[in-house]
Amino acid sequence: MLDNHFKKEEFKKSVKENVKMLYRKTIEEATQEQVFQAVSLAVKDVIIDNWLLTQKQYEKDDPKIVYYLSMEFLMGRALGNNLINLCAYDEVKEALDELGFDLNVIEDQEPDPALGNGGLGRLAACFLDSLTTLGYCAYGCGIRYHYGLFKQKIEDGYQVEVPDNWLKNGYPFELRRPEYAKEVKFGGYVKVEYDPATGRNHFIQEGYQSVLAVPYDMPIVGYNNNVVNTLRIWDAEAINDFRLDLFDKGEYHKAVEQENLAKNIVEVLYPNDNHYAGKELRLKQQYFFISASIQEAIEKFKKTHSDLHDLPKKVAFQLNDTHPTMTVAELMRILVDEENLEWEDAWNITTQTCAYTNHTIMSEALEKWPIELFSRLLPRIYQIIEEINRRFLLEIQQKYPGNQEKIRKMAIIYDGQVKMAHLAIAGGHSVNGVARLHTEILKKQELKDFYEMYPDKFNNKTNGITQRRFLLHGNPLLASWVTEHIGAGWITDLSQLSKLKVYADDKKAQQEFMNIKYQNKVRLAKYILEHNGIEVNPNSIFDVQVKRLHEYKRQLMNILHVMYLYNKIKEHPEMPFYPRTFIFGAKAAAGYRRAKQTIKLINAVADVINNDKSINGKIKVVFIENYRVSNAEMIFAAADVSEQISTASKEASGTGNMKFMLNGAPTIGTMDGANVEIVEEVGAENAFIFGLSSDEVINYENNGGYDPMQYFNNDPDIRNVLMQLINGTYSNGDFNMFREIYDSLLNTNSSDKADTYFILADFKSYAAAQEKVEEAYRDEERWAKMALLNTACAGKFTSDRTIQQYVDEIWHLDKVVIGK
Ligand code: 26W
Repeated sequence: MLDNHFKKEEFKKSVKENVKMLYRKTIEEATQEQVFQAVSLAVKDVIIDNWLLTQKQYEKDDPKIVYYLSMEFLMGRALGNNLINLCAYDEVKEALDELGFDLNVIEDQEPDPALGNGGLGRLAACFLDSLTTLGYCAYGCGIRYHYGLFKQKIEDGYQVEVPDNWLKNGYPFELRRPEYAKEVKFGGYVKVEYDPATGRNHFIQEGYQSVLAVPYDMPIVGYNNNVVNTLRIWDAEAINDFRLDLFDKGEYHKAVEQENLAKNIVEVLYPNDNHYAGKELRLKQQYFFISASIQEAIEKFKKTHSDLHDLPKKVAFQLNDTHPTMTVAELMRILVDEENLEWEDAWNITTQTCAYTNHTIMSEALEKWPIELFSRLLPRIYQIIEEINRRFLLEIQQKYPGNQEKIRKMAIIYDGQVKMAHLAIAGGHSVNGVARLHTEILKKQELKDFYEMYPDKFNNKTNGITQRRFLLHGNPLLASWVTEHIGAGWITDLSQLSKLKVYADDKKAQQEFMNIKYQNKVRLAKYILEHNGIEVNPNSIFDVQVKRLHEYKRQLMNILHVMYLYNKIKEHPEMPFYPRTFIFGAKAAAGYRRAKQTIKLINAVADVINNDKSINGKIKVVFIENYRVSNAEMIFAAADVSEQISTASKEASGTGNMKFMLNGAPTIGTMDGANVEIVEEVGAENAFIFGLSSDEVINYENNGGYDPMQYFNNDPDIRNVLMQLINGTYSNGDFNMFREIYDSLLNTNSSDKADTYFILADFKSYAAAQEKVEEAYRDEERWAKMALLNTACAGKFTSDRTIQQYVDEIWHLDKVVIGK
């Protein structure tokens, strides 16, 4: 193994040099931001050596490569994580101390690269960490959005979106690679030319506009193994800034258009999570990064291989949801149009190379592009999809002769739309869900027909998270405690956490464990005071729900339950009540009305309850502004209770649930997504499960829904809470502020279904589970044991395990060792 440990004195010297070189200042004169840049540069220097070594090793070994294709990579800050994975965190902290700087403050200077929305984007980031730590050759391929996910400000209780200009000061961990630029073509028409020599038609795109895709590489540092992989994100530039030839021909307009296309395409990440909007620019983004990535992958393959039939032996393309499904058609285009392969050959290569991961069953998330838009923007790609569809329908007809129903349900092009999920399934060899229950629902419900036709393609890969970021970096106190008890093996083999089980009944261990939790709560309380101006009691139960705001995730049920508890305390001031702090963090998609109203409701309830002296601070409600990867790490570490309360069947997996568990917070939740497997690992007695099962929910849905009115009529507690939405209790007398939320639950004046997410149906069993939480928490020993066991049983949920399963069952990659 190479020695990449930092020599403290050398490192200090290099930081000082960098400050001088970059800013012509001495270190004493430098700002924290300038020191951040200087430190990052010094760290990048070390990383680049390993990056080059890794490249050399790959050239020597020629391992199979996986390209993880994703519209989103929610990386979070790099500096701290890189230091952790270089095993240099403590040394650098010390070095900076001696220079008079605090590493934590320096880390806080880094913008939080938010090139993703939520679960899907963060999963991609965890996967890159695991792929690299396990020593596999992998590229992340994505888009270099100039603006990441918006920053959230709360004004008067409402969410306000502020642009995230993360590149403003320059990002030290990226490297522009103009030598790998690719041309990507849009629009125009397809000319067909017959070549008598080969007897084949040639398809030539003409009259198009094009942009130059220029890659920026970010290093992905493996843990303590000298491996450095690459996240390659594509920026767009005008092909030759201004097309003078067009200008001369009087086509001024066209020249400007080409310039604008480049400007617009990578401007901003779409802030929708789980909701398809059908925007033309989004389709452009998809083809833009896929065309560039696939061109690059094929070019690289051809440098060392002569026969494209070997592609599946050397290359795997993993499609992160349907957003990169264009891969199937673009690969066909390159193989057939540019490499002159026969269609059947090209199709075999494509299907053996591509694989698709499904991340949601929410029907509003399905990507279905209008033919008109698709064929206008991507005329050749559309022709190829037509041909794929034609052959696919023949296959269906062969299997189910005369069955028009199958064609209607399974066709790739139907009803004037291109259905991306159908293309992804037909065009690959693997379809996977992200938790056992989710995969079963795909097989039995959403993708039933496809499962029936291709049972062997379907498989499960339960999600995971990286313990390097979410324990070692995010919770240093607990990480050290774990290492003291079971050694450091867990950092790369999380199953070793099970060795902690022997401490579950050990009084001293319990006390230490809860003491660490307390210190982390103090750290979060300080953050909340600084950012929200709210004082919270670290001795209260920290009950946390942090995730994107979506109706199916039911933040609304959580806050309605808070309103219910508050009513109870007001009615019975003497009743025993253990103080609780309800903590929320969530961004709502900018155009999602009901989600934004829910944020307002949470803040309105917080306002009333936090200022009611009569309840002696028994309840506090906090909405943490701008929830993102960097503050998430601190929040997970401080949580006592993990809220995972989605309507059963709707949350494909969840990954926040795993981060809480790892940090010793028991789950209150439904039997949904990966919660099922969490309970299986930790035992039902160490979680608080409630609510309808996924089968029950699906049953109701298949039979026309249910009637929330019966709960309203029969349950005075529920009725009370709902009435408070429309009687001004939380809106200074404004009866209309929360009327839409009220209507969504009871449907008093519309023909829409009411309470689509079964909030009233689950409300009382949720309240009962919450009572059990309080009861358990009062018993200090019992709680400490539960919390400790949650950490001890979290081994399964590392993304290292998930990635190894992808490698064994889908990608079949070769392991690489540096310096062998
Ligand atoms: C086209 C708009 C759009 C944008 C994003 C549709 C769908 C998405 C994502 C697939 C939504 C998403 O992030 N899904 C989440 O994926 C996580 C990782 O697998 C799961 O843990 C979450 O349960 C799932 O909601």
